[in-house]
Amino acid sequence: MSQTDKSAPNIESVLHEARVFPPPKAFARGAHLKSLAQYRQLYRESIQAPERFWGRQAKDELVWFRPWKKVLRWNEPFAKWFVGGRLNVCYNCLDRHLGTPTANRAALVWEGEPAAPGKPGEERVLTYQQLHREVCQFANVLKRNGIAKGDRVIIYLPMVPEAAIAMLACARIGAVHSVVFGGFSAQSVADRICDSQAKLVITADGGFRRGSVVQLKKNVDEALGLRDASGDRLAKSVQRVIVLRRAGNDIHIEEDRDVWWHRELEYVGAHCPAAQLESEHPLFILYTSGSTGKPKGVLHTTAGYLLAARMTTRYVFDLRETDVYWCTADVGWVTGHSYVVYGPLANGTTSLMYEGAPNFPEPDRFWRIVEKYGVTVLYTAPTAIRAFMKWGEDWPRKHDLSSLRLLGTVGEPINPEAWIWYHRVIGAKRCPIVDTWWQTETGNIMITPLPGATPTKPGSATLPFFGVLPEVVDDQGNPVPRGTGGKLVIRRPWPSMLRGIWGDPQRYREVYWSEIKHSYFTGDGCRQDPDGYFWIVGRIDDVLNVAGHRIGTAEVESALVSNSKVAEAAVVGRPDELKGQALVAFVTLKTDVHATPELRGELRDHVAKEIGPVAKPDDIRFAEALPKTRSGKIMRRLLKQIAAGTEIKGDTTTLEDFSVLARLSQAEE
Ligand code: 7RM
Repeated sequence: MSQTDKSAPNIESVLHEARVFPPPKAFARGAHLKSLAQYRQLYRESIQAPERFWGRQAKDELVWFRPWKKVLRWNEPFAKWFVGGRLNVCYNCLDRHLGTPTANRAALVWEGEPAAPGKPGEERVLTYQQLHREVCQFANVLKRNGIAKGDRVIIYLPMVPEAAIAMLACARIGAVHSVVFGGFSAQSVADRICDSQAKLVITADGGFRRGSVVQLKKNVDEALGLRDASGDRLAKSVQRVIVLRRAGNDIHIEEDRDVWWHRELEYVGAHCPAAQLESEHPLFILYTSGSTGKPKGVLHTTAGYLLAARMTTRYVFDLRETDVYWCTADVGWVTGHSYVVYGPLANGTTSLMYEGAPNFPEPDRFWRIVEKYGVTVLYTAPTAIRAFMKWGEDWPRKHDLSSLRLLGTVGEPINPEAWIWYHRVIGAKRCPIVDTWWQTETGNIMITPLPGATPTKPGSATLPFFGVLPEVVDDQGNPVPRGTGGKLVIRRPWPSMLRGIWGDPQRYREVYWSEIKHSYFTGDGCRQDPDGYFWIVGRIDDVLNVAGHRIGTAEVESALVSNSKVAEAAVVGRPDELKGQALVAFVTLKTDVHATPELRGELRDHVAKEIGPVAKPDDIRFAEALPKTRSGKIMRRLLKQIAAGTEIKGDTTTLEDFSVLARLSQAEE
């Protein structure tokens, strides 16, 4: 589908694509893997003898309270890994480092958002020893507030160390966390509470974003009051709210329900044994957008997820003892789970957390931080890189970036021009780039170069990680010849695969395991080049990728039609130079409602309120009617072409007239 929708690549892209960057010799010398042959040998084993391979890795990499009996029990589409084993993720991230030299190493280095230009942000460093203590204390706070093994906890916090502390504390006692990104609305919080039946919400009075305060607690208050169509409170499962003092803004405190984080700490000790959990004990639920309906609660469990988080972080980022590793993602996304918190900590690495935006107060914010802390590994999104390109080379040039040795990208396809810029300007042509493909559902990185071993090509995520068997297939599931586009599927279960959709096994089967027989369907289009390298084209379902954020068109459409002035809405993606894709909404209005520029703003705000600012349409276009097929289906392909092709009209009240187009297209049918 979308392969044909994409405009043809320009000649410059094609030339860049043909370039191959071998792993720099100096880099390969100290790397975990030193040659492509070494990678291929390990990869071959991981595919030919997966149970032997994973069994060995699990033994070497993790600390177990009790060994497993069986590596994999596969009852398609349900997997159980390391059956019978017991362990604890928090123990593997913290306790295992105590009594080793890592205990006194910085686990988290945190930089808060700066108040103004020239003013440094607040900063905090927690060693493994200190983080362990804080996590144990907070785990005791959770228990004190009625949380036990298996209970669900919503975490709705800014990017502060307490977000990681809260996640680890849940993992320590076997509570299941569900982190909600701070950019989501009260309605989204309520929906997630309702779906997960969470007992507790952990939030902050507010968070800082570009100099203003995000009213997190206020959103929680609102979420807890929202009702569904039959008048039932959506979030009635919540018994307690723990509030972190962060922004110092005035908030409402509900007696008997809300407690302050810092006050709670006064009642607890620092001793809290890590629960001995089954390998398949739920670790977290993370909601993500799909092509239909409300976001799905993607479920990840203990052992397989942890093993893959630890291994991918070490191999892909080629971790070394001296690293200061910085993944710029928010913990509200899966990248923050696996590559800010669990992966780096499981390896005893120093993980940097930054609260603010890349361009506040000035566009050199990232480069200032790299210089200040001597960041060695930087992992960010293509959309950020394209913004840096636009802001110009002078900003990074003002800083000493010589500590960097490896760069990574994730979240969307990176265009070769952005890759080359990142390589030249940020990496001084010295740092390898790892373009890592994966999803919320896959839990960890799936297709990626391994620096030191894999020659890279700008725009390609290159080759699969150990144990991952991806294939590009046609609609029947047959592999397509190299060079041909098709659907990207994964043929085998892997340790960190999602275990299901929370509370909906049927939907899990339908969404991921029905499109192509006996395969996990990723939703992405892809092609393999003659060297077997994977080139991800992007989503082929109705999921958009806007600035690296996953947004379901159906969700935005239902948010729009929930406004009383809207009759119908269709949302499509339009290629955007900076964000990868932009959201375009075609809207028809109820009788007697007039299309005005004000209404456009009103509808954008309405979507922000319903879902969150991340889902605000970039462009709203009013139409008399939406083009439909005779069977009544909205002609999305047509709308995509229109959205991509036409300039935004100066006259904001113009109504599109699709009647002619629709008739033409029907004639073609
Ligand atoms: C980690 C994350 C998943 C979707 C996925 C793709 C796209 C992610 C890449 C990429 C091309 C990449 N999880 N995607 N990484 N496309 N190259 N390196 O982003 O669940 O939020 O999104 O993102 O379409 O299906 S996610």
